[in-house]
Amino acid sequence: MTKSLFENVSLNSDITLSNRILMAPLTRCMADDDLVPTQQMADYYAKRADAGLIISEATIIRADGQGYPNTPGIFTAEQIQGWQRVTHAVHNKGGKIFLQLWHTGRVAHPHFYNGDTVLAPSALKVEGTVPRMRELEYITPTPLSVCQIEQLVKDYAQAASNAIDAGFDGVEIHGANGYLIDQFLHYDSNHRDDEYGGNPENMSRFALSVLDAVSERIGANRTALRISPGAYFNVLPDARDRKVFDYLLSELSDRHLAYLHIGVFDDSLEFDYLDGRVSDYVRKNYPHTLVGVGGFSADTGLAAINQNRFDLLAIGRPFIANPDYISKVQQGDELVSYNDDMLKELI
Ligand code: FNR
Ligand code: 8K6
Repeated sequence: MTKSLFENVSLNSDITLSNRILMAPLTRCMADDDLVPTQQMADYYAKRADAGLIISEATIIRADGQGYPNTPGIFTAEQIQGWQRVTHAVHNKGGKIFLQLWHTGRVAHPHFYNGDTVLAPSALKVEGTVPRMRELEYITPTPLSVCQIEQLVKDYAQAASNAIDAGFDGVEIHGANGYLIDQFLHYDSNHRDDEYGGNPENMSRFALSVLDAVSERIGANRTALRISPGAYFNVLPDARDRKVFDYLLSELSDRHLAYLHIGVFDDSLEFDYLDGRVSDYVRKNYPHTLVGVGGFSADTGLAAINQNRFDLLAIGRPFIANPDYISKVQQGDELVSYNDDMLKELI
């Protein structure tokens, strides 16, 4: 049967979406200096409440996870209250919203948290400088001890619980785009020789431990995950990564997540070691609800859904440019094109 973008989709017994379009997580760097979401952010999200599901901008689980200015947090009482403003505004307009849980790992910078170390799987630094703050060069991280890894798992679970207290409908764990969880999943950033490195099972252990701890705390129905099997940002590809993701996906297949979301900027990119597009690789190896993303319009996304390439469509940049993206698509109105200058303010 032909699928439509504008029909209800049930993710599980707890969550039904009013359409198949998700607002992709989009970092906007607009929280206040205590990393508390503002009223302006609440207005911005509320304008997009007619998405089937909003995924919030990536939100740090603790201070040393910060790698960009003014990215929101979910670890202080003020931050939880700030997010309550956002979730109320979205719910008042009939929307649903998940929080994206984030730690940047080696992409963090001590400048943001008055620290002196950056924590990551291995002492392998990312080349370059913080975007738009070119004076801040990335530093060589300190490898996490097993004890510190166990603490991080607890901190993710606590952050998920804080998100539920803040009124979110669920959380998406950011396991993509070369940040902390993804750093464990790629050979370029993980040279460990303990139980968190060296082979697919060990390299997947941190991601699965976080996932299991979060699911246990707030329920698997309210827990989602974003992953980047194709390395394209903050990590370099390595053909050996394929086996890591083969293993991870087989493990994920037995867990009942709300959905699995691909982390990619452009889904037409092909990776030799995945035999093509990331979405096609994940579809072959994961049997449950899959969210596609990366360079789609509503039309091309719907075509992909009807080719059974994925089930739900996440839209990023067009949602920045068009707060009324959903109604414009529904009515066939022309969309405003995105450009990077639009990142300077929330509309
Ligand atoms: C992003 N993206 C992103 N991804 C993520 O997982 N967490 C985030 O916080 C962000 N932040 C972010 C900010 C900005 C300004 C851009 C442009 C992108 C990636 C985003 O979710 C999406 O995958 C890409 O934008 C590709 O989708 P579109 O834009 O082609 O629909
Ligand atoms: C005002 C400061 C802005 C800082 C921007 C941080 C945005 C982080 C979001 C990352 C977006 C992903 C871009 C991926 C590009 C890869 C191209 C191959």
